[in-house]
Amino acid sequence: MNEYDDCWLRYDRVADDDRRAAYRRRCSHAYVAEKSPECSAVRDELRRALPDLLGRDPHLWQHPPETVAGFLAVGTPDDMAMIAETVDVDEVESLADGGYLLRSVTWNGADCLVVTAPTDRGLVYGTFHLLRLLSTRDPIDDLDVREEPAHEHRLLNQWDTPFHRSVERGYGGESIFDWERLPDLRERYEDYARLLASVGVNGVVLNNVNTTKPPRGSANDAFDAFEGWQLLESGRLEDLTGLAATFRRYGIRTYLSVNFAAPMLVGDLDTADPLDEDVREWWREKADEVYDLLPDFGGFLVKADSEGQPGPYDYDRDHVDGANAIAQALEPHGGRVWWRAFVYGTHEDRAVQAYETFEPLDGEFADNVTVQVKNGPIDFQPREPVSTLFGAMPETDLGLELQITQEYTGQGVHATYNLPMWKEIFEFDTHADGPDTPVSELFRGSGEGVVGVGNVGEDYNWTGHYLAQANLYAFGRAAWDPDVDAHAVTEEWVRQTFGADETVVDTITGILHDSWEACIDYETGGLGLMHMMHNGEEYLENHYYPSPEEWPGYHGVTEDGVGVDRTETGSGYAEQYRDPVAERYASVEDCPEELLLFFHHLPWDHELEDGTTVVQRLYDNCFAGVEEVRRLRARWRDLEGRIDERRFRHVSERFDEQVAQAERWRDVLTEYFYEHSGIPDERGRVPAE
Ligand code: GCV
Repeated sequence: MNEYDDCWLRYDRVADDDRRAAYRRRCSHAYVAEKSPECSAVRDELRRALPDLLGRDPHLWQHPPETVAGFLAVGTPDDMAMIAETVDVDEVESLADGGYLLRSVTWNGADCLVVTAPTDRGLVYGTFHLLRLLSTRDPIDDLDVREEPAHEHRLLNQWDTPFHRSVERGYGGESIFDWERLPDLRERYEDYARLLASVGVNGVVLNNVNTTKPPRGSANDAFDAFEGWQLLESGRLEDLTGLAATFRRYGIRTYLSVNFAAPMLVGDLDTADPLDEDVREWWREKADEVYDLLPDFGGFLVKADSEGQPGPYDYDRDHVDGANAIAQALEPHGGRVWWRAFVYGTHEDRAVQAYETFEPLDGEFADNVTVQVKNGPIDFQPREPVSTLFGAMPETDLGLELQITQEYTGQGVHATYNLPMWKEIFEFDTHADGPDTPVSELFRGSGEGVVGVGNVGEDYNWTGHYLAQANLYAFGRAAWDPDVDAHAVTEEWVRQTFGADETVVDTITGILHDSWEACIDYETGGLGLMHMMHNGEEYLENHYYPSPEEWPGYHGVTEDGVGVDRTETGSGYAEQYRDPVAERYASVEDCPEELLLFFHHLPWDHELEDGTTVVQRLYDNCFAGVEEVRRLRARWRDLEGRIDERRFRHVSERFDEQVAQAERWRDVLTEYFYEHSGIPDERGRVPAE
């Protein structure tokens, strides 16, 4: 990677003399256990990072050095006496997989640093943590860090479509995976693995969950070849071995999205019925073949009976039958099925369907099935209430699916930072197990975890928008520790990515944190309306421009009011929550204002708590969102001369476009509200002159 495309792994030289001297004392010499691919990745990373940070080439020893004043040691307690003698071995052994200790210690009179863990994967994470501390210029003379991941699984889902390298809902260029050239490897694969491991991601699903041509529209030629291009074909699987080995060095397991009808598409069976013994045998043989080639393979991700993908319903079976048939094949190898709960289409209100479909199946899924649930009941809208399935399936392993890529929040153009949204989701009290059962406490069982739909591509800056790198970073940090302090994470990203100038750090941290609410305001009016965007007839149309008239059922705009009644008098979705959440959402008075119109259809002139009418609040929020984006742009412009020209200009241009698009959203939405309500803005802005 070069200085512009290395994201947060820049390793800029430490300018402060005292700090640099302190770092040099403990890190100019290093001893890393020599035994595994992970340890060799650690050595490589130190070779990359330390010369830049310290302004001096480190010496990597074959044994703990005896003649130097200090050194860094990386290994498990079994690997070296120096570590076993300086840390509490029982404490290390008690850490969960991925956990690690960082300790400043004295050994043989030398000032040393120890990175230790019970597993080699933990050594990778511990090393990246240490390099983060050096990059953010933290003191390291009294280090005493103990870390364990909150969630066993921290997965990236690439929606990369193999054969022609597009990325569904990707805004950072085409797929980084050059499928046709595999098994040849590219440096970018290793760089991607480094980026992911540095924030604790431990699994990557290489390909799109859509594995057959979606039903809507046929104009998109891109999908016509889907059927001929399944990664489960033997030749394709062989091509993945090198890529999987690259990820393995960084503790990352490889997964694949598979088609439920693979026994027919890849095999030559005439059915994919999950209860058919030939089908089950086909999956077993395929799993054996996969594990022969990829011994640490993570498992299969399946989108079934959803948006045209085949599934068990094709054979009058249910999701349990479907998921368990594939799971039985992976079970002997320790693999998992990640089975998506993104189903809709048979109910007038899409929100109710996932719960109605999956909750009755609680307890019936095999032990190695994880049901993967999107954060909200609709589809990654700017703000949604959390899914009713969270906490509702105590006998089932669940995964929380978040979207890192910004499908509905300005794509590669708008600066919209997701961490505040994710914190809101993690902190939401489900009352699943009485009060104080936040979402962050769920997904902690083995077999559970947090999943992010990725946002990288071939663009030199990986994510299309420089500031969108922060979303990938924040995903990993929050999946590792959902209770992490949001500002601290953002600040550490800014310091690593843009340097230590306090004005830069404060400004960019502030911009990121204020960006999400601004987007909600101009794209929805801020009261919980869904799907105000353009879709179009063809699959993969943009979801970028405003077009509320396409989705009356989703936002409920009529002449008499706005919003969707999801209480017992409407679709009943609110009743799927546990009390007191269900009661709160069902009550117009108690429902939080930001979700009011998600749960209630209200007259346009309904008065909110402060006496403002609903329609006036929608106007005000749409205008406020645009004003906020203008302020964000101004704050960014104040950084001119403080950061490099290239990134300054790139983000400035994006902000110009964002302001223009925010104005467009505001104008389309407010006109639409006016047309249906007939009530003009009391501040005279709508209708426009
Ligand atoms: C991968 C939405 C998106 C689709 C996506 C789907 C899903 O419908 O617009 O692009 O398909 O969600 O999550 O499966």
